[in-house]
Amino acid sequence: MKTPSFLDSGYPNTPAAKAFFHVIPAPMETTVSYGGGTARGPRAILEASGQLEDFDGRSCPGDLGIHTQPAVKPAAGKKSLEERWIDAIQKAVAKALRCGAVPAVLGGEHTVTQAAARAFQAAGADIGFIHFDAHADLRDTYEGTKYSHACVMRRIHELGFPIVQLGTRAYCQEEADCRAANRKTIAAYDADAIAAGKLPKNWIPKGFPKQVFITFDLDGLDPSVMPATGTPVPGGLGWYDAMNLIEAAAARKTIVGFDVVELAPIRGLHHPDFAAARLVYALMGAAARQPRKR
Ligand SMILES: [Mn+2]
Repeated sequence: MKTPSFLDSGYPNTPAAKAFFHVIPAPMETTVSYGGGTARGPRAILEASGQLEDFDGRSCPGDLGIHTQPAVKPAAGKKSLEERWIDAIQKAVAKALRCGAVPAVLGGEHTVTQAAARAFQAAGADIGFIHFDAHADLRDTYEGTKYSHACVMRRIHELGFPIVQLGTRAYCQEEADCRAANRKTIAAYDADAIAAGKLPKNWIPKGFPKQVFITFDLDGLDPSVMPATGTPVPGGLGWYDAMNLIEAAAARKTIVGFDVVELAPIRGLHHPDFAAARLVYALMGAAARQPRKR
């Protein structure tokens, strides 16, 4: 069966040049360390998206036009498989940016965000990353590679982008040290602090770029909401915690792109796939309702 485009039940695939959103299926799975299956994530999200309502409770974000690009495949060549994946995803995101669209990357492992960061950097964008995740992803290397999903925010920080981390609850000393050494450019609000109501009103630091990319690793959500990830950790964000944080970010910053990564579908259990699709549409809604120049 042909993979549908995002929400094609309500919005048949809009031509690339006319769409406000470019959905980019990025089924990269090369460095997964625990449970596998994230290569099947993008397709499961696209299939589940057919069950979404066009109206998200406030508006119809799809009215702005959604173009779903063909699923990314790693480029040919002599580079490592990880580099070839990153090159290909970067190209797809660059295409979205050339069209003046908001890229919505569907993972795939979290490494895909590194490709998006490179595309924004190549386009000269001044952006910050808002990072939902159970993990800090700030290791220098993991299991022998710098391209691991566990290193992706370290790589993005090295590119010069500031980061706010939300919902973190599993990280190592090296990552805590990395945060401590970079307090000006890495802000972090762990899941326990958020659960205790200790998130300050100004959780986006002063001086953070006006434009933001939201990278949403689905394991940031509690496993009761989102069991279908390779590395579930108890004590995560509730659905409305996440919604409120996204809306709060949208109220203060312009969302210029986002990704939803690490869905590892469980056969016979479709609520996580639908939750991921609904999250994608919620992020589209947050971006769609912002004032914008086109
Ligand atoms: Mn992650």
